[in-house]
Amino acid sequence: MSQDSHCDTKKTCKKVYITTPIYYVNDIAHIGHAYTTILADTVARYSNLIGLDTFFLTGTDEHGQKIEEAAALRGKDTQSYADEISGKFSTLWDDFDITNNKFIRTTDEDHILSVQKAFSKMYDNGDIYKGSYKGNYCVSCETFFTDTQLGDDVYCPECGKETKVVEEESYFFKLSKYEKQILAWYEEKEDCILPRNKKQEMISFVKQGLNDLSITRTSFSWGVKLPESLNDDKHVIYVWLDALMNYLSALGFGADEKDMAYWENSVHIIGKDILKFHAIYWPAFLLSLGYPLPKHIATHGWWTRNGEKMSKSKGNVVNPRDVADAYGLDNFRYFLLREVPFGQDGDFSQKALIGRINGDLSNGLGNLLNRVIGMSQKYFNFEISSCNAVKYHKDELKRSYDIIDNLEQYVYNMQFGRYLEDIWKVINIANNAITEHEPWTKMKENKPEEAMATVALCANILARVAILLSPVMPKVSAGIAQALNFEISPQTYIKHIKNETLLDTFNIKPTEPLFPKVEDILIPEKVKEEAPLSKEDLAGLITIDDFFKSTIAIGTVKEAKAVESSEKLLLLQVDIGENKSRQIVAGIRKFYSPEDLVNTQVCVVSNLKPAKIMGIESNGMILCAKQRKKLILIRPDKETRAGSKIG
Ligand code: ME8
Repeated sequence: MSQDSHCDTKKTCKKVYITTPIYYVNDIAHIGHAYTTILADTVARYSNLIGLDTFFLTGTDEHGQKIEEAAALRGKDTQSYADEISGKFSTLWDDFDITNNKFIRTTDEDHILSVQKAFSKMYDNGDIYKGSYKGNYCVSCETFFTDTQLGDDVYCPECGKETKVVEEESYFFKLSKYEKQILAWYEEKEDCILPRNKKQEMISFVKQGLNDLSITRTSFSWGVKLPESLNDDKHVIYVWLDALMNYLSALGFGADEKDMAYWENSVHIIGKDILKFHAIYWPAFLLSLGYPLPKHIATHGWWTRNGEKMSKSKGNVVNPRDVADAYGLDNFRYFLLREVPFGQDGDFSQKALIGRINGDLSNGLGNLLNRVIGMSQKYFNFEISSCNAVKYHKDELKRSYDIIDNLEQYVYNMQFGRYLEDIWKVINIANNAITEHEPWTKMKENKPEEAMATVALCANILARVAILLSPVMPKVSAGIAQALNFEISPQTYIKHIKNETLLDTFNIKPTEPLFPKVEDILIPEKVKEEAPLSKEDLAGLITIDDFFKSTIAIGTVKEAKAVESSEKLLLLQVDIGENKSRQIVAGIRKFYSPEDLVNTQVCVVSNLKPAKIMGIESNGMILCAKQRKKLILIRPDKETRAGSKIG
């Protein structure tokens, strides 16, 4: 994107499409989600300011096993649960004045139709075929891992949670077919992935060779069904195909395509955890659909807490609403963008936040504003003219423009830290001019023209700063503009930033203090009451009542046989006393043969909801100890009556 992209009417404007990831509805938003959204909002606001025709999209990702499980855990119907959490995201963004043009949900009817149309198109052009898949699946990441990726372990290399072996019929996408085209794209488009150093990781990954991608699931049903033409309703579409398609369906893919022109200049802002999906899978899907690839995939780092990843089980989650309420939304936005260089991880500390507010904002910018208001009142009854600013302050004006002219590149490289750092250099030019030229001395020496010139220089610098800061701190910037009696708009951007026009004679208006210092009000690090607790949160912290929700009993295995077509599963009929039995599918075939089990005793969780495993109903679970990848049955140490409760 270049600086000459301004235009007079929306119709002829260059278009830009800014997106955030769509957030899972298995939990409410935390500071990491707020960071991505605020970054994207800043780019969108900036794009609007410089006159680009901007489409900004955010939304929620609502399908998949993870969401189904989260709803079940809370005893809620999946759709109502998704509605509730999606609503919380949407309300939070409204309360945060996020300027998205659309909030998409993957459960929206038109999105579902788009996904099905995309699937049909890929199928018709020969990029999808049917096969079967066996692998280690991480429900949390909705991703398969090979044995090599797991090593001698069962835990997900991405999130550390336990993977499950899943074996099922699946449709596959020919990812391998697009290897060369993806590598060529990385090479041709230098800044397709930002920061640029992130690209190397993707190149290495693709060069290792891409396996075809399993893009349907049969083990759960909460997802988009296959297109009717395939007449195969066992399958739902893989959440990542469903989710990534949001970027096109929001523009009308497969329907009216009415906003598709925005696609030509698309910027995806994402966290580093989901780069692979955006920089490998998504381009391959787009190539298959015949669409141009994204302009930029901008990848930010993680916010941590005292060096650790935030998670509710650790009790170190920072709720963005609490921070904004305690310290002010604009201050919070400034801190997020200023504190950490784009692409790097950052530790969220309230001490650092307070330091930025009291230092950069209050002492730096706030002080300049107060001095301009104070001197204009004291010496000039609030009426200032810029007519002598150039005469006395040519050098300061030139230095400030040299910095300002260079700022736009930082925005589209997401380097807001440097963008803000440079704005503060401009603020310092003004603050230093006051110290150096001492308008109060000039007044004493009866040189009001010179004193007025210095105040006008500072007011003009403040005006430019307010315009340039408005995408980051919209409310505070509007307050500065109001004090200087002008409005921030694409027109004033052109006038004062592009054309370098000075303010005319103007009346300064005193304002309420815009940058009060903040006390050390540390907000509690806690899980808000409204936050639904996840399974992981509860791990290790259950009550005795929670424990007794499971009925665990001694069972005697009456029959055992292998499940055909599975190397891991056995089908057991287990007597659990009182003339009751349970059919259980257990993944222990590698460690026990059916003969080892018949007429032996095991421990059974007997009140689990029925589940289908490889299409066979399972009504319980057998308890095992896990030693690395090995499973060892837990059994009573002497024969015990079937049905005896454990606890
Ligand atoms: O991955 N620090 O959704 P998600 C910084 N639905 N950013 C963070 C963060 C942290 N600690 N935690 C989360 C998904 N994020 C998929 C995306 S897109 C087609 C589908 C941010 O709810 C970061 O941007 O897990 C990350 O990529 C996003 O939240 C993922 O949110």
